[in-house]
Amino acid sequence: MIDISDGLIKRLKEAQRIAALTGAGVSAESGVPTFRGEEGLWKKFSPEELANFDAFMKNPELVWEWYNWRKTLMKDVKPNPGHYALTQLEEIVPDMTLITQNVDGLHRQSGSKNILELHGNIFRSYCLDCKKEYEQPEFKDGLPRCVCGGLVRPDVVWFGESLDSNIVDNSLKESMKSQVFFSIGTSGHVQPAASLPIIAKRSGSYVVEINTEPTPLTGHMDEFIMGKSGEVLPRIVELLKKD
Ligand code: BV8
Ligand code: ZN
Repeated sequence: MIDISDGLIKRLKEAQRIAALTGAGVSAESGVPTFRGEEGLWKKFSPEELANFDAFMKNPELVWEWYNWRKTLMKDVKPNPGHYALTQLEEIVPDMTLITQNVDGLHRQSGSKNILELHGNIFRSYCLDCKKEYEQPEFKDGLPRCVCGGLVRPDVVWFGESLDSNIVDNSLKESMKSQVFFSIGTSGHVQPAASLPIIAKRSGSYVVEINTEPTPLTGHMDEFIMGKSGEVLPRIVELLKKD
């Protein structure tokens, strides 16, 4: 049985505002491979090698091949109990902000509303030249072209690219104002996302990490719950619903 502290449930019952940072681990039980897990997203390449603008300009076909492979894979996957538990948490707690590094759109699919997509969304693309947005870009000779002739790219934040400043500002604000902050299914490698739990902690939030293994963030947390998010989160919601 997953052991959830009474202290955490008490804090959640009293909390007005909570925030959660999610990473690829939350989608793992939906069958979406994580980035740095042993199965890796694509053995031959590291995400850092493919998810960057230079790699794209040097070999757009290869980078699009990677994203198309991930898109087809993600088309069939469904949210898992962890996603649904976060959606229920949003219904129970007066104010909840879901800050995700994931680009798979599964939090929206499970019904969560107040979502900040730090790293964009793989199902959105846009033209490098005129910024026109595309859901399904037209591929010609292996590459998606805009009506203006420009090259179309996935609407995700690549390494070395800055995140949307409004999204970053809102993420910071909500992290600092939260009474309870969850860091769920993230290896805590990627900045600036990985700083949010630390900033929340420094602002007085009770910070809880849920992961199948310790991470560089674990030492900074008030509580570390070892386990799968698809099992731990439903258990937290179940205890929260108990009067
Ligand atoms: C920026 C979108 C600057 C694309 C992604 C040092 C050297 C070089 C660069 C840097 C550096 N220090 C900081 C940087 C910058 C860099 C960075 O952080 N690099 C790291 C790797 C060192 N950051 C950036 O470049 C960012 N931009 O800093 O801009 C700037 C500033 C101003 C002006 C101009 C520029 C942009 C970062 C965004 C990169 N884009 N993705 C795409 O997805 O294709 S990041 C990518 O990694 C994904 O978004 C992913 O979400 C994210 C983080 O990975 P995780 O989600 O944590 O996934 P991971 O596989 O790592 O871990 C999974 C975890 O789940 C594990 O802990 C596992 O144990 C756990 N788990 C598994 N199963 C479960 C589970 N937990 C619970 N339950 C389970 N069932
Ligand atoms: Zn265009």
